[in-house]
Amino acid sequence: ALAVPRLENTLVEDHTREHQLLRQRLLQPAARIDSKYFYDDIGCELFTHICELDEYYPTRTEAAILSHCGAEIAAALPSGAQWIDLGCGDCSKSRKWLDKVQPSRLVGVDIAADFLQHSLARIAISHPGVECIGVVSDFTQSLELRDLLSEQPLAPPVFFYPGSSIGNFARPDALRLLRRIRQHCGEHGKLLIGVDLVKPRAILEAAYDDREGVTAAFNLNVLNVVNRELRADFQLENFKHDAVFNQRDSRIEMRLVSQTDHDVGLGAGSVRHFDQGESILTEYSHKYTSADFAAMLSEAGFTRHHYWSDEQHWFGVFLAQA
Ligand code: AVI
Repeated sequence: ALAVPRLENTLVEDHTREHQLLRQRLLQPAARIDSKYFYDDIGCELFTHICELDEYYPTRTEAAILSHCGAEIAAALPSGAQWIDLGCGDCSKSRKWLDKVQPSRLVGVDIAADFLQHSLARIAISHPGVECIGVVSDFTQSLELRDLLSEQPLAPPVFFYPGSSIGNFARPDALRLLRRIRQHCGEHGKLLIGVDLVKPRAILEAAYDDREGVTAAFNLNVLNVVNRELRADFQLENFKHDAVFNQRDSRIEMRLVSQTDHDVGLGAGSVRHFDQGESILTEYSHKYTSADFAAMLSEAGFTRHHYWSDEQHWFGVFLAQA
């Protein structure tokens, strides 16, 4: 019989609270929008397109490292593990590992329930030997897997967090997430994570401001999402995409810059005035040195790690363990 993937929903959706926070942050002197709002259907499509752009090197560089060094990485992973894909999306990245690693279980963690169920159902069909479980959760807020992992106490967890999404967290939040993963890892668990590295400014800034304007559209689309969520009335043509590398904090900062002096209704009777040149912060994308990130891993409680990179040292893949 075909196994239907089990789905656990730990997501506590409090739209009122989320909306209040979103509105509050837009009303503050330094306005900002949480990057999670990028990813509605259109935003996800634009992001897929970004990943295929010439200028956007992270996706293909990581894929090249993982395929080049795949055998070596797989040899360092325990077999029969519980493979936990953080932000699994369509599970296409995990799929490549299933035959190599032969996990007992695939735990896909993602925020979109329907999509998650479909993705896992497809894996369950192609890999009938792997138990597929979906966990609907916003793991950037909380990652609670203890009960699930303890169902298979002898199968060590392997956390798979590719794509350099760790870079989108402020450093303290990144450290908090790594600590949490470390707790779940226990003695024998591992973390396989992709991290984008520091490189010349021109390459970084081109990756976040491509010629075709896909990243600009991705950034501006967040205003459509906010309009829908809050019944706000942002006019996209009043804002311009901006992406600069902040050398001191070693991160790309994406903003939307107001092109005119104007008011924007934010719903619930709130109005925000924007001066010409005033901006909304929409994303950080931190770029680490390999030493920097290694230090962060040990601060999170991982005592050993392996490291793989490409020839140009543009991207790093770390395998960390207790
Ligand atoms: C998802 N994340 C790793 C991307 C990044 O590179 O920080 C998001 C992105 N923003 C603009 N382009 C891509």
